[in-house]
Amino acid sequence: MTDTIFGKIIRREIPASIVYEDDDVLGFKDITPQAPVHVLFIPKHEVIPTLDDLQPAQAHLIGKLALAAAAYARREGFAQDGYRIVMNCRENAGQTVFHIHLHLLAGAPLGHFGA
Ligand code: DGP
Repeated sequence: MTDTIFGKIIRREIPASIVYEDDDVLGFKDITPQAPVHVLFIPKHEVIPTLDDLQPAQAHLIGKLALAAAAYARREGFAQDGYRIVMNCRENAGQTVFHIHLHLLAGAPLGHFGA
């Protein structure tokens, strides 16, 4: 299994500001936040490098990441204001950590995105 910096965070080998955890998902603050709220949600038990590597039998993991982000938004009280979730895949999207992760961005009106 390929290790990444996120594996070290899961194993608590390096510090991270962990703000959400359930049986399957860990959520922690992004070290270089792009919005007032910027949390990364990752699967704890599987290392899937990119969305392109996701197998049909693993599809439920994406739902778990999305549900974790939505639960966090409700818990923190900004679900009604809205938020964005993003998953980058490989070079042109700027992916830098090859352990699949969902970005949750919130806390201010977010600019439109694109090229
Ligand atoms: P992506 O570009 O989608 O691969 O996003 C990876 C994110 O991970 C990037 O926004 C910065 C964040 N990141 C990288 N290393 C660390 C780290 O050691 N700790 C934390 N909390 N975030 C990290």
